[in-house]
Amino acid sequence: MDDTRKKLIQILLEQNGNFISGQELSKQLNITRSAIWKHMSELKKEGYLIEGVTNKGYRLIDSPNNLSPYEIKLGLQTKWLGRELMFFEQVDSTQTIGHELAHKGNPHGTVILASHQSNGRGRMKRYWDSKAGRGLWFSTILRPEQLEPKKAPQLTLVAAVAVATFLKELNLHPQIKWPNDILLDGKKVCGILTEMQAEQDSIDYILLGIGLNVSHKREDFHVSIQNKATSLYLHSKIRHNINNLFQNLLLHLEKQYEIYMAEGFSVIKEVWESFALKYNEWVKIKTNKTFLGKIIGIHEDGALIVVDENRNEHVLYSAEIFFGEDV
Ligand code: BT5
Repeated sequence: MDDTRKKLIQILLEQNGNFISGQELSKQLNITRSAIWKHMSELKKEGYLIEGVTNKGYRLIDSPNNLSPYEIKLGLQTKWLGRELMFFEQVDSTQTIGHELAHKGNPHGTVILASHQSNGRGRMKRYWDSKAGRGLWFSTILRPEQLEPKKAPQLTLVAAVAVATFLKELNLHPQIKWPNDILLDGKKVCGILTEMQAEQDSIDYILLGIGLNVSHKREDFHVSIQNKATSLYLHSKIRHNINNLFQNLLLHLEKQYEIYMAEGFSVIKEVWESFALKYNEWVKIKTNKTFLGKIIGIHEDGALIVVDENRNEHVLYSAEIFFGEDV
């Protein structure tokens, strides 16, 4: 989109639905009124709903529900998270771009957001279905000072708490499946991938990747996950403004990160446990072997504590949990 048009949207958005005269617009943009009219026609073609009334001017009634870095930046209330925002229509994975930028020295709080990922990834090289315009696919560069590398997995749980509290504010009832799945009614709506670059005793950076399904219909998901994935729209039939969602999600992430840094993991752990799925129920747990176990808690370092059928306790740093249809 050309720069004048971006500026025009920005000015219209700043009016909060009120009119602004063509004369004022041409003054602020330093272009003729007929040029303004042409830009307005182009914006309408892009899906912006703009009303033009003689003697009053123009006002923005609705925006297309597309990711727009300009709209995001305009209403962003975070202090540091996403203040440096890189937006791409299409990437292979925001994690790949994130690693490149982090290596080049991009600062703490940089966010890389994409409308479409052609090669979105989950843990252990699993794929992440990232259909264009359907979700929030983003990675955040974090450079936590004085965090020991062994504590980095806790950040996955910090992010899970942020997403869960954010969804709760939308009147939903999210549950967290250790370590990184956020579920609505037993279906996965969000996944979190934490990757780290560290020396023995210091973290260079952490790349926190989050994928949140927003507006998928069932058939938008790959057939292999249609029964186990959901989106905010599919779950609640509400069409959220995707840019507002993103602003709020970043705000929650920043807040939980700051709580974690200031107060430590115990506060996060408590909230995490309040959202935890299948506590004290028998589930199938897969590590290097598969066994039945009950989840009884989270260890101080973020690991999962389970007991098996012989009442032996296990502290697991990496595991898969299966229940319901998966068992
Ligand atoms: C995750 O992995 O859940 C982490 C997903 C992280 C995605 C974000 S998007 C932005 C950033 N850039 C990336 O390239 N990645 C991050 P895991 O726990 O391994 O779960 C992967 C499994 O979830 C797959 O094997 C599928 O079964 C399922 N899955 C794939 N896409 C899904 C989707 N969109 N919604 C729900 N489930 C999905």
